[in-house]
Amino acid sequence: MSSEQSRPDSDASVAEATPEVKQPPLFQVVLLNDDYTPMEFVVEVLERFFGMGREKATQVMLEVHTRGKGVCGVFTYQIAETKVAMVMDHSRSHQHPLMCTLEET
Ligand code: TYC
Repeated sequence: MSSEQSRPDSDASVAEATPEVKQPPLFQVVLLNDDYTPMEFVVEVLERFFGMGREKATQVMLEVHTRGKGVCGVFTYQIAETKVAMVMDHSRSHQHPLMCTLEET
């Protein structure tokens, strides 16, 4: 018997194999509004930690300001967690109450 005949998946009609590599879960880094953090500081945070240009950073800041929260970016857990910690450290070191959290997508 040839090996081709004996292999169960040698028939072109069988279902495709499931992917061997699963995608990791993703997390949104979410910025929350407050009444005290200056708008300019939030824009600078979005530029510094999320690589946004001034226009995009201003747009996201205004969305947070008007709707209560907004997404800064989507990352794997470790990167998202690190971004949250960096934003919180930076805000606290400037005595601002800015809040940043994670949400699984
Ligand atoms: N609401 C703040 C103000 O009026 C601005 C602000 C925007 C604060 C976004 C936090 O995540 C925030 N100064």
